[in-house]
Amino acid sequence: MPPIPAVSGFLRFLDKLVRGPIVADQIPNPESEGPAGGWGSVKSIAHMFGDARPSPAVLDTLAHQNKPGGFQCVSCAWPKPVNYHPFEFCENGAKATLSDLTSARCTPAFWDTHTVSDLRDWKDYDLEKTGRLTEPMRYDAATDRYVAVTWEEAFADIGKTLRALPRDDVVFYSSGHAGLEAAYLYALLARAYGNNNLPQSSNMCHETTSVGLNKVIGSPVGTIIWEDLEKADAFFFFGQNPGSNSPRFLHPLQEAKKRGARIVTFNPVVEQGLVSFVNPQNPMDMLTGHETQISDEYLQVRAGGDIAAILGLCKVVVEADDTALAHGIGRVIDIEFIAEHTTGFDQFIACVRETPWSNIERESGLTEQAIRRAGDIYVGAERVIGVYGMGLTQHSQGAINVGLLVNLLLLRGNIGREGAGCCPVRGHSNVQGQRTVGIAEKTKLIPMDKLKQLFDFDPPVKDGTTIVDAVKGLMAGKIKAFISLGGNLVRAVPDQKEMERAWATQDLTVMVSTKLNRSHLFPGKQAYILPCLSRAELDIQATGNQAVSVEDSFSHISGSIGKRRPASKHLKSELAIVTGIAKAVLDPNPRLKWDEWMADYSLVRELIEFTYPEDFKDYNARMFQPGGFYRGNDAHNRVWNTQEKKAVFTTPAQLNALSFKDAAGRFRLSTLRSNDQFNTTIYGYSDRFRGIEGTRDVVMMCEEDIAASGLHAGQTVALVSDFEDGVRRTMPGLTVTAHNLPRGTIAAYYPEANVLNSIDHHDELSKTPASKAIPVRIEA
Ligand SMILES: Nc1nc2c(c(=O)[nH]1)N[C@H]1C(S)=C(S)[C@@H](COP(=O)(O)OP(=O)(O)OC[C@H]3O[C@@H](n4cnc5c(=O)[nH]c(N)nc54)[C@H](O)[C@@H]3O)O[C@H]1N2
Ligand SMILES: Nc1nc2c(c(=O)[nH]1)N[C@H]1C(S)=C(S)[C@@H](COP(=O)(O)OP(=O)(O)OC[C@H]3O[C@@H](n4cnc5c(=O)[nH]c(N)nc54)[C@H](O)[C@@H]3O)O[C@H]1N2
Ligand SMILES: [Mo]
Repeated sequence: MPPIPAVSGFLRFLDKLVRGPIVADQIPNPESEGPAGGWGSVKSIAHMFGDARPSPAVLDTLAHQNKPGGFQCVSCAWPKPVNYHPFEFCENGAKATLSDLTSARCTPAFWDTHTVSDLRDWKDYDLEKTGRLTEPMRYDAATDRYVAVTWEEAFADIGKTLRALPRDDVVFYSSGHAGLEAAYLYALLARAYGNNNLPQSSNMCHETTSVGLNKVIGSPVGTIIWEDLEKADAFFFFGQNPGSNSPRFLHPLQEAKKRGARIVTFNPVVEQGLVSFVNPQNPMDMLTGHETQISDEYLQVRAGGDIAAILGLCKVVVEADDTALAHGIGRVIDIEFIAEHTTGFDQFIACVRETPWSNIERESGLTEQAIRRAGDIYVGAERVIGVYGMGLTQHSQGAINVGLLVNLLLLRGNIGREGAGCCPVRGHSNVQGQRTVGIAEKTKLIPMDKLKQLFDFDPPVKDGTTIVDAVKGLMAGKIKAFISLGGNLVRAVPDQKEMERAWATQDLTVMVSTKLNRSHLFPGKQAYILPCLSRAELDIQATGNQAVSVEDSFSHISGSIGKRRPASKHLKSELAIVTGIAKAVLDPNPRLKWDEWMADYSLVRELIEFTYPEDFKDYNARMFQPGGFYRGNDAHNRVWNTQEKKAVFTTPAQLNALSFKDAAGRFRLSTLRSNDQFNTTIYGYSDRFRGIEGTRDVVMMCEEDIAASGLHAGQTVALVSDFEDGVRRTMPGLTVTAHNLPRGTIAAYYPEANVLNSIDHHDELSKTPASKAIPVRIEA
């Protein structure tokens, strides 16, 4: 840990930024494509201070972020270590907090000068900048504006409409923001109402993990814990970008490098955070500009080429094992582990042996030599962690991608032992936890008997809808109402243009939100925006300020207490809003004690503990222990809850993760996040790690592809999707921008590029939209 004076020094420095004129220019100018972190990171936070102009007390909030007794960051789901850092927040966590605590307000008066139709021309960034929503609003079609309503009117009206609708026609969507308590009650509301239509943002994200990882190791979540990070000899990264999306991960990686661990990355894009890092919270690093090199080997795999790449790595392992056998030395493959714990090994090894290097090279876009170098690191490491993100999950064969990574780990017994395991990095701060406490469309995941016992009603037995099916239902006119607990679904899903049309045909749209977003601009016949508290804010109920809790990527549950004054006196907590809707929609049931639960959230935690006793033992007592409490994971202990009761080797049917073939003029479009956004929330136009400034309307291509397509950098082009389904999807106005990418792989920003994807283009097994390789053509 850096010495404490450094903390106050850093905070004083930020303090100057808040109080004084913004001095961002006095910060040493970061090289745009320099190491992740460093002065660039501080400068980026400083800009956010300038933009959001929060009250100076926000510094106190940042100082307590992600610590016991403080509040848990609303940004990503990266875990909080027991021995926390003096600043347990990162650039993007700070931005998320500042953006929530902005002084800007989107009050009812905003609508005096704007209509909904006008705002459809606004960028996501400009909608976000209008600030925090302050009052419940109802859409008024006559004037095409939202107008203020009372909470009582809103709840009564929503209740009336929902009561009249067929139960299957209503969807209860959730983004991963809301805490465990609100999530549990939200799921209860849907089931008491009469359906399991509880899709979540993870249906667009790590559902591939929930379904695919579960299929092969019997765990829908990652198997490692913090201590494993400290013991691993090597980390293999596949399609996860910690520099932007989970920057606090860079701290343990920096530590790992210091003790000699190796890092290997497979990613079509050279992401700065995986190249080098200057710790912005370490004064010595900052003063000396000391960089930590992150990746020892960086393999720019083609988008969708990971199956081939991992098969190549497995080939290296098998060859090394053959050599060891021939020389009568210790085996490279952990054959005892495989015999005892796995199934499908022989078939997979046959596939590895039969697949020639030439096919692997062609499909991965990597050379045999490069894969061999990476494979040697894998073989040479005693304990390996496999890390992955959207680069594996968001493909037509995303679940096979995950299966292949698990194969690689299984070969050397790298799951369920210290310093080794499988590490999917989750997105939203409580996305994993919401699933844990009942937000799930799949009935087999829910202890329905417990719900019946607790609340004396018959929970619906039919599976609910995934996001893909909900969107298709919407487009077909079957879905009549959407309740959204957070999120911006219209912007987050494929076929965005069609989605905008379909969304507005609903009888009812209800959005529980903190900020204005594009989904609000396609109101249903009856439409409400219900503004809620942010997690950093005081949540005063009848028994006092309420704590909430969240689950991180390592299955640890931590309490969170807000301390800031709410952005408006009219705001309600997410839990209170769920309760308000529930009371208006459901018939009275003495077992559904909505008022009591709202008055004291610890009672909800008792319900959660009763429903999931193994996961939440002594919940109320343990939620503030440093690092959170671990709800356990069977695969971590080599207990495999798969159908076969073993870990399963996956034999791929094809070498890429795509549902389409290569064709002349067809590119694989990967949709990327910049460092200056959180999903559909755009904080700014500086993607400094990729050196793209001032615009998001770009298509990134390698110079060879630009030349071979007869284009030149700076030219304006359109992308056109190439699905052969007869639908024309276009994205015009993009500037051709040279970027270091493999040939045939191009990139543009999410969410804008969602106009190009098809709702039918998704992971076969889990229905996660395939956002990382969309077939497109370029039109000059
Ligand atoms: N600042 C910030 N933090 C965030 C978010 C945010 O938007 N902004 N979003 C949050 C959410 S909800 C999530 S799910 C996570 C997402 O975090 P990540 O899982 O990191 O997701 P992405 O940034 O979409 O993509 C990850 C990487 O995959 C690479 N990639 C693309 N195609 C392929 C491929 O075919 N193979 C391989 N190997 N790599 C590929 C991309 O170049 C990119 O570097 O982050 C969370 N944290
Ligand atoms: N092409 C493409 N599409 C993608 C992806 C991709 O990589 N490429 N990524 C996918 C992924 S991983 C995900 S997770 C989804 C994201 O999909 P969503 O989760 O639906 O979208 P967000 O942008 O996270 O939601 C932002 C909105 O949530 C509201 N909000 C913010 N904080 C809070 C809060 O504390 N409480 C409540 N109630 N509301 C709040 C604000 O009004 C804000 O406008 O998008 C998916 N779509
Ligand atoms: Mo996500």
